[in-house]
Amino acid sequence: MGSEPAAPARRELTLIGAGLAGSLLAILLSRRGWKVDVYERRGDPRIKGYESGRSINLALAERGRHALRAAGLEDVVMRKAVMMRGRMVHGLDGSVQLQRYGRDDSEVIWSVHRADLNIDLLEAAERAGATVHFHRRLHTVDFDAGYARLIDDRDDQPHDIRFDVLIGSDGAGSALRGEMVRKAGFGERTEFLDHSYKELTIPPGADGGWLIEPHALHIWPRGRYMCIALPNDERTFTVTLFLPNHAAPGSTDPSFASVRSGPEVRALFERDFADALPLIPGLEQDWEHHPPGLLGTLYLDRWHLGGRAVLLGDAAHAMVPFHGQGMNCAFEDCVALADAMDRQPTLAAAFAAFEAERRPDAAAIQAMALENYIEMRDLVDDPDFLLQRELERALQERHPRRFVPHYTMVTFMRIPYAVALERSEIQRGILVLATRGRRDLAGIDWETLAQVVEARLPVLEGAG
Ligand code: FAD
Ligand code: 8RB
Repeated sequence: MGSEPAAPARRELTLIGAGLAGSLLAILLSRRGWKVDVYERRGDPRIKGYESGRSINLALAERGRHALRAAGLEDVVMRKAVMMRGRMVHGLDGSVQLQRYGRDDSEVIWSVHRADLNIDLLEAAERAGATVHFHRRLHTVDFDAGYARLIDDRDDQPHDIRFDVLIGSDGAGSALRGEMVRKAGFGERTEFLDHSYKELTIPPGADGGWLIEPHALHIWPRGRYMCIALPNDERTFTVTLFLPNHAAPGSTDPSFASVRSGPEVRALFERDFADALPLIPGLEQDWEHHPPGLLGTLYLDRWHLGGRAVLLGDAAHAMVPFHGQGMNCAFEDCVALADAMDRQPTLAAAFAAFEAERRPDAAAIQAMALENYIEMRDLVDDPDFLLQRELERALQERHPRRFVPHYTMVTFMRIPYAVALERSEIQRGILVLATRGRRDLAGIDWETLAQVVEARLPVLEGAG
């Protein structure tokens, strides 16, 4: 590891990646007086069409909104966001049922357009004084000498820069992480899920409006696999189908190995997603032209190299998508890192404090995201599960400061994810035990439950 330069002498930071975390962090740090340079592999999204031009949307929740608020961008982003009140569960028979996420419209999530959001963040970063260098892909780093090599992928030309400090916001495939791991190990491991995903589109209807209920996150739960759809403000929906890569031995379940051609995907939709089929005119083309996306969880033992380099967002802790928290967590990281840099006397101390604070929380949301796949694909139409949800609501009403539903703690609050996980596990134990063998809440012993809740769940600050 290189020597630690004294903090006051250097106020220059080099960020790698101008995606969601990099551009937000550039705003926060520029405002604090740092000279920030951001190097981004891709071209400027304001000039050329952004990526494939398809609209990809993300669910924004309270943690992400809070970070946008800190950057002064909440209003701009929320103006284009589409409210999602709950899960719209689509049964095999075409029935639909809305399961609310919260108690009322103050507890909802918001669908935002990734490209628009990234552009809003980039513009604010430049206004705050940051310089964004496009077409600069990090290739290699000499941490001791303080040199990095970047490549312009248009002509393969190298560009070498000097740096004091590198901050890695270059996403799940982070090149900076690769260089840090090459130098120092870090115990990197990725656990791939045996499932992948494919994106499809529902266009606007003939009248230019949404073809299905816009104010919901749609789920077609099918046991070992599922489809979801999120609304876009231009009246389309982005549909994501999650399927196993291979069927379990002896099973006739669909998988990416068995569903390959246009006719095969049509047959799958006719059988399992019949109400969605007529809404997706480009089904076969979308299927054949886009490869399935991989899903996995990335674990690292360390996130920083002294005061020389630090990772955040997907570069540090990529997760599976099933809690819709990847961006929300990455944004929360940005605020935590900027705060640690305010508080600590050196960057080495700030990076260490950031890592100590956030690594347990990242591990917690990674675990909860894996669990939520089972809930979404298999449990949302299960009577035992629905009874547990009903009891969860009833206990929240009786003990609003102690018994806070799992989804609420993750999505509508900013308590550490690790605290949410710990309390959720206690609560689940109570819910499972109290509903075992029951078909409804009649006959529940509320007195005993109240004693258990008071004994096992201390008052949660900010709840109620
Ligand atoms: P990114 O946003 O991926 O940014 C990384 C940036 O670094 C990119 O601009 C990339 O071009 C650049 N880069 C990469 N390599 C280099 C290099 N070598 N040199 C220079 N630049 C480089 N999260 C949610 O909270 N809610 C959701 O609903 C949700 N939906 C999602 C849907 C999809 C289809 C996907 C793929 C993800 C979704 N996520 C969601 C997760 C979310 O997108 C990520 O967690 C979030 O973008 C992480 O931010 P980041 O800045 O760490 O990485
Ligand atoms: N990455 C989401 C939730 C939780 C919904 C619930 C789930 C697609 C890739 Cl799968 C998923 C959620 O519990 O009812 N909130 O937000 C977003 C989700 O998927 C996004 C669109 C996604 N993320 C690679 C694909």
